[in-house]
Amino acid sequence: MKKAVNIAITGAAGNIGYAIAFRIASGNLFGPEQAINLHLLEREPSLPKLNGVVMELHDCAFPTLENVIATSDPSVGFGDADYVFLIGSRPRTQGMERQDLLSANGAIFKPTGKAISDYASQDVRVLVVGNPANTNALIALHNAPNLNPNQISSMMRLDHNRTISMLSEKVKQHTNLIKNVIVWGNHSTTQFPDLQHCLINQQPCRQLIDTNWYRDDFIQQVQKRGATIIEARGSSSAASAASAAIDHMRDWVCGSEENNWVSMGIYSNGEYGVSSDLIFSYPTVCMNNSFSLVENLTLDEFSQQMIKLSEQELLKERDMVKDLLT
Ligand code: NAX
Repeated sequence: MKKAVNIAITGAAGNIGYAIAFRIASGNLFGPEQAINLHLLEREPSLPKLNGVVMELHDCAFPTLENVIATSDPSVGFGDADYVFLIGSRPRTQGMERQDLLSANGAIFKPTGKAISDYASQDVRVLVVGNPANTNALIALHNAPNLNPNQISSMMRLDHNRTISMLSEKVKQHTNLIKNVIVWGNHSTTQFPDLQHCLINQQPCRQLIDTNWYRDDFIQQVQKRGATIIEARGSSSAASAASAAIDHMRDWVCGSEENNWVSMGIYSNGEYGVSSDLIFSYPTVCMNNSFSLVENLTLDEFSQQMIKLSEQELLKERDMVKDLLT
């Protein structure tokens, strides 16, 4: 067994936290040879519930699980963390405006960024899942002076996986045969699931699907998939979100599939004409604990317009939290 790594999860007693903790503890993230210490973080009032999660984790007797800490203290939870999943966030409640939601979460992600910077391992990798994920990630990054932008990303993998699965259903081909899907932009209804470069069983996807269906139907279905799931389940995606978070972190650390791309919310330096200093979803490939952006793709006018829309939304979000960006 390899020396244990420390994995911090915030919001660990919540829906996604409950789904992800067991999968990580059982070796789903880094395999059966990697020992795991879990650092589970929650708000103080949720600690009794979190203790129940800890008891269940122990009761699984996972061979890969070494230690579990349950805490509301960021210096303990993020202490020497090698990998961090920022899932805990303030949900939108009735009557709450987007500005209120952004401010409430900013109040969480500003101190969180600072605490990670102060206490986590120097080489930490941070994945932001809690919404609004892209802007939360930007706030955390701005408040984490010891981290470079390549150490923080936001989760777009659920949107990426949804795009693949919904396309697979339409074209009646297994998800394994679908490559080079991209979801650009924000994790919101302005996200742009782009099939322009997608291959299905090595054939260009565009030759296999109807453009009107793609533009007028498919894109909206992907954008609204989260709401459709809430309608059906009565609560938001949890197991699929946990699964996507594992996919994202595993690929980032262990490398993504050859000849395929993954969508990640990463720090923009102005690539593809997107404003810099945003956390924006781009196509990436991952290798050796790092990612690189897929460059020089040709984008048609439709794609450029869709990307602009999502960029505009992220610029507005950034403007609403400008006081939290140091
Ligand atoms: P839950 O409300 O079930 O759980 C959130 C948990 O976070 C709660 O237990 C709460 O006590 C805790 N928490 C809040 N503030 C905290 C803090 N400062 N430190 C530690 N814990 C804290 O929500 P859940 O369904 O688990 O969703 C979590 C977040 O993921 C939400 O913001 C949700 O919108 C977001 N999602 C993001 C997705 C993405 O693709 N980026 C998809 C799924 C999900 O909607």
